[in-house]
Amino acid sequence: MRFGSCSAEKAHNMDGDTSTQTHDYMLAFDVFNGDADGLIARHQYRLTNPVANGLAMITGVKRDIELLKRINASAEDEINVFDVSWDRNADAALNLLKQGAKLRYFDHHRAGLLQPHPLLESHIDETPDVCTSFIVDRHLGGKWRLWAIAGTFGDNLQTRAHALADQALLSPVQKMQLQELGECLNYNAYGDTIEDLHFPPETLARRMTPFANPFDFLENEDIVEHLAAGRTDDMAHASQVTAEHQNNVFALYTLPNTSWARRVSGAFANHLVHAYPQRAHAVVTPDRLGTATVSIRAARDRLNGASDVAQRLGGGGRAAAAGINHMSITDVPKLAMAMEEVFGSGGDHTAIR
Ligand SMILES: [Mn+2]
Repeated sequence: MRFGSCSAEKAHNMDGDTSTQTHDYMLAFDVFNGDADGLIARHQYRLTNPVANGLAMITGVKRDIELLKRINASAEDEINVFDVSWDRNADAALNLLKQGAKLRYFDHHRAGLLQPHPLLESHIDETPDVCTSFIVDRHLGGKWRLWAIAGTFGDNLQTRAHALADQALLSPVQKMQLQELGECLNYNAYGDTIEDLHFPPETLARRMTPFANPFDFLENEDIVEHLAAGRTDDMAHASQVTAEHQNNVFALYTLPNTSWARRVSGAFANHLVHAYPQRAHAVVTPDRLGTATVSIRAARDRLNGASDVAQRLGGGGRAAAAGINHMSITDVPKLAMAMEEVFGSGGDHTAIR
């Protein structure tokens, strides 16, 4: 994939200094997760290191993680990566380095396969309360801190986000605005494909570009209002859906085959966990391939078993929250049985439909 000539563009060397020498053959790529953390990490980097034109963006829905394999680079190309796991991209990354491209990598996901390379500049920190927006903030000396706070809220690192906001002496209202910004950008990334999203992440990245201050973005762009309304709407749709199986132990919901369902299924599952803390939940959401994505949540009061259920049907995850991709719709009864067996046999089971 080539994106045209970038001869007029500034080249950046690997220690962050800029030079204006031109490379006829050089292309710049920004590769980033389409969620709040990916968008805001990249945005901060580009506020300090702007490019006039010729930048290619490689991004997608939140679950599109293997982004580096979409690039075909040549020597001297510059590739910046934000908020996607090294391990999930290691083969493609090594290929690009072999082709002579320079890789600058900011991330907080698993990087067990990471090896030093002369063309690789890595800023990877797997500490649990660190996200990529925070890593870039640290790298840039806190220059765009207000954006970093929104990104940290967006990645749901509440404690860190509140600490940064207090340190920046934000009022409670300002804090709430940045939290809303982060959470709305994050909500936008959920879906099966770009068609499910309110805004393609690349559009958001471009519309954020002029704004060094997120409060100016909020004042001049209606993106967050639009997303907040969309989220409320999606959740209202989901709350109309009745459980397909329900007893004291678990409830299983099958959402309709719609974009709103694919956007809101994870948030809906989390809502159920808090609304009914004593029971486990499964939310089945049809995908665009005719199969289904399943979100499994253990009862909040017990917090185990979710990954056991997922594994029985080819999925995986953590004890409290797990999932299955591409489950056959005809496996819903098997899923209900696994929920029953793993989460306990107590209670009278009623199949509502
Ligand atoms: Mn992240």
